[in-house]
Amino acid sequence: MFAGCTQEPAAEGTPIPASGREPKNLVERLTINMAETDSSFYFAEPGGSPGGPFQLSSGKIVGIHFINVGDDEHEFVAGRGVKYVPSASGEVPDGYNEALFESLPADVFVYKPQKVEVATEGGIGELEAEAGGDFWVRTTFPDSMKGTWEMGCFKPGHYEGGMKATLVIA
Ligand SMILES: [Cu+2]
Repeated sequence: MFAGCTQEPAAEGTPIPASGREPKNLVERLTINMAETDSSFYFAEPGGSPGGPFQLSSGKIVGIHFINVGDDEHEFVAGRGVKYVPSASGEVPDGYNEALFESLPADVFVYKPQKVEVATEGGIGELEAEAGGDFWVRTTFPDSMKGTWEMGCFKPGHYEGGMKATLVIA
């Protein structure tokens, strides 16, 4: 289950890009930028295409480093089957019917806490970062979770504006 936010001293050895700090014991890493353009919102690996697909291995300690390189606030939610809820402007997307982290232990590492908000309902829930904020999610996906998942940002208009990506657990 949710293990809470953890502050760790800076990693020793080779400097790491971005904040220069990362969770310990990672075997595999993925960096994902969250941002917007004048007409769209997106997740993308640095230098990569918006929307992925992003791939991570099962059975290894993996770390996903989310960096909000945009100006808007963005969030990370992962799952399958987009859930739609009624709103004043009709049905709008709001999370997933099957949440990836609902029953999966994961640690969230935040090195600049004032820019990040962590919801702890239903596993790690949604993770929000303001402009310039970044956070890491560290977990190990079991083989039973292999397959195609999706990540999305459900800030108003963002998912509809393209802020979703395919996450493949291989
Ligand atoms: Cu967003």
